[in-house]
Amino acid sequence: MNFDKNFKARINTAKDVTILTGAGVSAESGIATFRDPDGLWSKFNPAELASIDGFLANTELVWSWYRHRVSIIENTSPNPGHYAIAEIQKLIKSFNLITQNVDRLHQRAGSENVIELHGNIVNNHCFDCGDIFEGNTSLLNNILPKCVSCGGRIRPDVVWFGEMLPQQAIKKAEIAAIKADIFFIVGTSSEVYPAANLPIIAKQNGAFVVEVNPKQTAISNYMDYCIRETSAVAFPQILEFIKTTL
Ligand code: BV8
Ligand code: ZN
Repeated sequence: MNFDKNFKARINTAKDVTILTGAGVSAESGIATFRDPDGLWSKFNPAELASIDGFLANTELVWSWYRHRVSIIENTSPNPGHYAIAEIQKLIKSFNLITQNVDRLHQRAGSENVIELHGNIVNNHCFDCGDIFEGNTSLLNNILPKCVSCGGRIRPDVVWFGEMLPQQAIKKAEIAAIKADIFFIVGTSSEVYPAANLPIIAKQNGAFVVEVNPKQTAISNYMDYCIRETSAVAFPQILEFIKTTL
């Protein structure tokens, strides 16, 4: 890939790199995105499924949707994009990986200290007493998983629409955006807030902002550089270029 000369110059001098990812980074692992034509939201109404009201009103439907997603994730693997991002972390002294994804494929590819803005689909907790249930235990085999401590409703550890993001995660993400010399936005439509504010914060604080996405998005015109490639194609080549600068 023939990278833009400004990008190459910025990579050469960058001390601090942050990558923000969305569902697109897992697409080449076979996990559907949300808003692409064949995406998850094309079949379901997000407000109905990814919200507290939706969960309380359609608990069985929401659980069948999450069980479906868990079974897909359990049968997929990280792709070359995930692995290249994990390798880049080892080469850059000050590096942050922020993800909107709940599939934990970054962690399975070796990325460490991943900042999860929207929680994860691997763990669950009791909606009523807060007890934590690590991993997708056999509890999930029941149509309506019940808490063993209080008999309450168990829910996935994800952040639903209308719910605050984990305070520590969003704080760390904002600090990473402020400090970044280069801020990559990968595989996200940049339609969900407050995550979609992060590239803006990065640019306002002097970062060179790079979008890696085969399609145009809501913030493409605000980018310093757009790599119109999939992440599994682009990131192994970005990794190779970074190695030449060390
Ligand atoms: C909150 C649940 C306080 C987990 C999700 C302003 C400020 C704050 C909040 C808001 C605001 N305006 C509106 C709100 C409310 C709301 C919001 O943002 N609504 C949107 C729809 C307008 N935000 C919230 O409710 C957040 N909470 O702020 O609380 C509050 C509340 C209300 C009002 C004010 C304040 C909570 C947000 C989290 C919601 N949870 N999911 C789950 O079940 O998964 S969101 C869901 O969308 C996923 O988590 C996902 O991560 C996220 C973003 O989607 P993307 O990852 O971008 O995926 P998408 O399909 O959209 O795009 C994929 C992209 O990849 C495409 O561009 C495609 O071209 C590209 N692509 C495809 N293949 C590839 C590729 N790229 C690279 N390589 C490829 N191979
Ligand atoms: Zn309970």
